[in-house]
Amino acid sequence: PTRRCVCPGSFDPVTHGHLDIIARATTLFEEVVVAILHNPAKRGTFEVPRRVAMVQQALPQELADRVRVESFGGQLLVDVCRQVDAGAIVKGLRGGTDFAYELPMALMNKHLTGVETVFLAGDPSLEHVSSSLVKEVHQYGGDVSALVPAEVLAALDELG
Ligand code: COD
Repeated sequence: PTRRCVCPGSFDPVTHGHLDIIARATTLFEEVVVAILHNPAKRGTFEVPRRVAMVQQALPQELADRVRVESFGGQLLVDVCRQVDAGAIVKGLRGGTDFAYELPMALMNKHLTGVETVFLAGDPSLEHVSSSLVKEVHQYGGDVSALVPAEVLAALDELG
């Protein structure tokens, strides 16, 4: 059995959808590594150190000693899991389309190293929340204040 899991993603930027999954992962595993993976070929919206800082700032104080946030670039998720000695990946599912995208990755990761993927049913009240939609809606003046932590809202405002 494993004590540690990885919650992977781009977190560009972190939303309440991500934070819900991270908090629930701490009820299943003693330690959670939030792995911010970035594709070196893609710039993204926020610089990676900023993404790390925003997750750290948004984590509830009582989880801070069991959740660590780290960034990784240009490597396989299974290698990240090996590096941090985690035996499981935790992902949230937002309905059937997420599942169709996630299942082949879960099977491939299992094939590569045997690492298991645990899927948590996403909170239905956050089913419409993704980093990309939040950015788009905010850019055109829509109110996303209930969907992201305060520091992310401030960072989005800075983007203009
Ligand atoms: N409700 C529930 N869960 C949510 C919500 C929500 N509203 N929003 C986000 N999540 C969860 C989901 O579990 C999601 O998977 C995760 O948060 C991360 O979301 P994003 O958008 O930040 O991240 P993605 O989907 O861009 O991340 C993709 C990875 C980086 C995990 C993936 O590309 C990867 O593993 N890359 C590494 C290279 C690799 O190993 N490739 C081969 C894979 S087989």
